[in-house]
Amino acid sequence: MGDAPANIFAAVSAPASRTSELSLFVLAVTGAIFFVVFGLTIVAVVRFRRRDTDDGREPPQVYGSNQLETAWTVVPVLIVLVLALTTARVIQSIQGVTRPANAIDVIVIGHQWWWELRYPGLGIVTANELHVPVSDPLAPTPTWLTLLSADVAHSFWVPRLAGKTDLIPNRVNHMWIAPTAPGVYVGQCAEYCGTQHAKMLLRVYVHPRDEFERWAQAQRQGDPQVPSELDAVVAGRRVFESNACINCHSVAGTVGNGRYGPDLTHLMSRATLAAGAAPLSPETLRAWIRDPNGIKPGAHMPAMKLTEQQIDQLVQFLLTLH
Ligand code: HEC
Ligand SMILES: [Cu+2]
Repeated sequence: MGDAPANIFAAVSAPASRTSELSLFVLAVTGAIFFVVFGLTIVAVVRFRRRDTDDGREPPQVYGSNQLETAWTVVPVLIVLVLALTTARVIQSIQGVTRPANAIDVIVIGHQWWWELRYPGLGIVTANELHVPVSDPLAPTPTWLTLLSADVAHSFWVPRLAGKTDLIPNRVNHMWIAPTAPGVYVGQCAEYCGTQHAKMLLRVYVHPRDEFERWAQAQRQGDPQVPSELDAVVAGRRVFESNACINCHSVAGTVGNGRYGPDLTHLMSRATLAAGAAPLSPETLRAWIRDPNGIKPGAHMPAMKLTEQQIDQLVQFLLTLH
């Protein structure tokens, strides 16, 4: 279980580690109470059970004990007080933080059924795969998330990084993460949002700082390098630009500037297609364009009824979008 990808007890980031420490503390306290009460119950059942030698008379009856009553009122009150205060302190340490100046800002917009990710400070737009720098606990560089929705309620949940926060239409929510170990952490939408809710997956790539800078640099480079000698690529770009693709998708350097679907400028820098519905490969791209519903039934992208040749050309073009 220790290396399960979404293990809530294997936190690698501040909000998640604080909540999991708190839950372990609460579990320890309530577990201790359970064993004391259960143990005393067993002792009572065994020691005072009916025996053959019983003479049938009532045992001595005891009425009231101020000492006992005080003890079993004061002790639980103290326990509840400790649990309430520790919980309040953890909530304050997560929600009461003001955004440090060196935080990375990301706007996360939930769509049916994918994640739009915008880095306003860096001029990056991507989808479904969030890249962030690792945060040194001694000099934290957290990632500050602003959560919005384009349609219905969604919920952002990457168990090893933080608790859930909803993305609500017409409301701005915030959360932050400060992952301390590089790696890929998986999550998914945690609020039922329609037929493909289950395929609204999310990956967070945590990079060492220099690697993150390199990723950001590559994402900022706008125009895709279309090698003009490749006829299929040029033809594919023409198919893209002369079909409805451009109304829903942006590719920097082309006429495509739609925002209804994921930004495709750096499509090939992603590992998955359609919010984790399939791994990204020439074959899955071809299948996706031919019939998105075959991979993700109900997906809000129509099958465009292109010829096999057009699909081939389109895929050749998409494969250049690094
Ligand atoms: C009506 C709007 C619409 C049109 C037209 C459209 N798409 Fe899409 N496309 C979407 C939506 C919405 C998604 C996200 C679906 C999901 O993940 O649930 C998507 C996803 C994709 C993806 C996967 C992106 C990723 O990062 O996972 C690719 C590639 C893609 N479309 C290519 C195309 C191409 C090529 C065309 C034209 C032949 C096209 N789309 C036409 C709306 C559209
Ligand atoms: Cu959902």
